[in-house]
Amino acid sequence: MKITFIFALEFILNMLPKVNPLATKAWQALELRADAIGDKQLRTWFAEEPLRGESMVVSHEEIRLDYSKNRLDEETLLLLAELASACGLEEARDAFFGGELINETEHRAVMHPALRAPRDAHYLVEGVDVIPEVYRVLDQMESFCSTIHQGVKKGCTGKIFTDIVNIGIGGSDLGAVMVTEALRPYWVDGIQPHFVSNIDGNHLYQVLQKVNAETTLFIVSSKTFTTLETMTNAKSARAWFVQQMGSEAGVKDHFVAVSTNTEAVSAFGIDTRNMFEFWDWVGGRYSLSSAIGLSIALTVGFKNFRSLLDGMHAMDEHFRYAPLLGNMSVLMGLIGIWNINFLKMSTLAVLPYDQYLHRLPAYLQQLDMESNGKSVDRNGAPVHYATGPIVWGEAGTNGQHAFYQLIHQGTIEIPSDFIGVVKPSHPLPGHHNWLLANLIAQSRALMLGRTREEVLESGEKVSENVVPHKVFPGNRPSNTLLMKSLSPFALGQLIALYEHKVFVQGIIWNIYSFDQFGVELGKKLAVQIHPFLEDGRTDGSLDSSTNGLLAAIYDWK
Ligand code: G6Q
Repeated sequence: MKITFIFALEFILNMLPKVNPLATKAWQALELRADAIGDKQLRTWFAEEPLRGESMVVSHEEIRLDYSKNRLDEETLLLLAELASACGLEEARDAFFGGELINETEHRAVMHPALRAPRDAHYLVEGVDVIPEVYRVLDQMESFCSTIHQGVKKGCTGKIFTDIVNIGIGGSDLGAVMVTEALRPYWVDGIQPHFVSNIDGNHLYQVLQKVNAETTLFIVSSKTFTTLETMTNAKSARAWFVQQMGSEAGVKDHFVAVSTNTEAVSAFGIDTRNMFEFWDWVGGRYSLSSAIGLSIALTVGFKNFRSLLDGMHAMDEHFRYAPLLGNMSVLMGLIGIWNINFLKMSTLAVLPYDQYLHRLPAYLQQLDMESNGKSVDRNGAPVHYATGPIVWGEAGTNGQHAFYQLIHQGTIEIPSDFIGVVKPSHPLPGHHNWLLANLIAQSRALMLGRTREEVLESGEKVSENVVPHKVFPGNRPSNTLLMKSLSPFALGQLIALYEHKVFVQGIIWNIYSFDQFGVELGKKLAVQIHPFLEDGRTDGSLDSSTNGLLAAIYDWK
């Protein structure tokens, strides 16, 4: 019965369009549109449309997107929406929320919206409602958090837990790190989180030097429970713990697991009653709203974790139901396509004006680049258009004193996402208006630029040979996202907004956004090279650079 159902789903799936975007009329029309717009200046758009900054805005709950500082107009947006429809965006969105196996290369559904849906919702994966399972684990997480926070669950020597060490990497690390950093004002008193991801022993070592085994809880977070870095770190942490305590008896109290792999968790020596499950329909980089968020919930409290999930759900619903051009994720996806494919800009700067969002660029880097860094389409053919951009960034004002020079005056045009928070989460006077002033000023400067005449009329004493260096080309596109505050809810909205933006672009580019085969080759080669390092030998079958590097290492060891 189940097999028949899978075949039926695959049939529906194969009915989904896998359109080469280049072959659509909208793509051709957009190319013409880009030619027609040419180098028309953003300052001209603003002069011609005095209400541009009010009309090119979409708000949802605690987040507001101003996309007016992009080099496009209503007609361009309509064509972009036409492109999205021609590429089957609406059908793909329905298939996604319908639990179809849209991650075809891994034969999986992609159902992270179910992780943050309300208890009475119904989300089907292969015809089965997954909500009861989702809530079984959420309830387990909630009760675990409360036993830790109330000091009911104690370490093996009867002391309450004070430190949490999440051991995981990639999707089992970046989201949790980013969110716990972002929600610092919500940290539960007496709990200090730590994150260990790198196989470089320095990462684990510096954490172990800070914590006391008697009061530390280790969370081994790994979907597969086979990842080299995580398993190496987990084994070392376990060995350290046993050595500190003088016996293995306490391991069961101090190690818990988040995984889909019950057998491997058990084989590691973790009692599966201390395992928090998630499922293969949750992709690693889309997993912070699953049990992978246990370190978040323990750090900020389950209530705040729930609020984060509620914000994500609010954005899921907005993405699912809002019309294309009133839909924040769709708009950001379409604007990205316009910048990348038609204005030929291949990068995106993420510039949060909030210190607590300092790990957002790293998180979005994985979300976007691992999802859409692809060059083969869903029909298995090479693509002949640009796909995922290079995503990078830094907390805003720090970036201003580092790389903004290139954004303003370099030869590469870089679209930017400015992210600001209206209500500060600190009480210090004299800071926040400056922060916001900088946020607004930078996107305005990128938009306006500064002409030669303006330099000359500025009253500054500038010698003639320096004048050209003081000119800013302007016309550099940006989005500005304003969040009401950096609350768990608003942060949840922001995360889901970007998740769905990436989805939109993947569909239009006709690529599979939910696999990541590009990370495998290097891992395989590391497995080949490791024995050489262990044995201290080189080999004629290796290339000369590899042999040279090995020899140099032996020399210096
Ligand atoms: C994310 C990727 C990848 C993954 C890590 C960790 O989408 O799949 O970053 O999250 O490789 O994998 P495990 O959770 O299986 O250890």
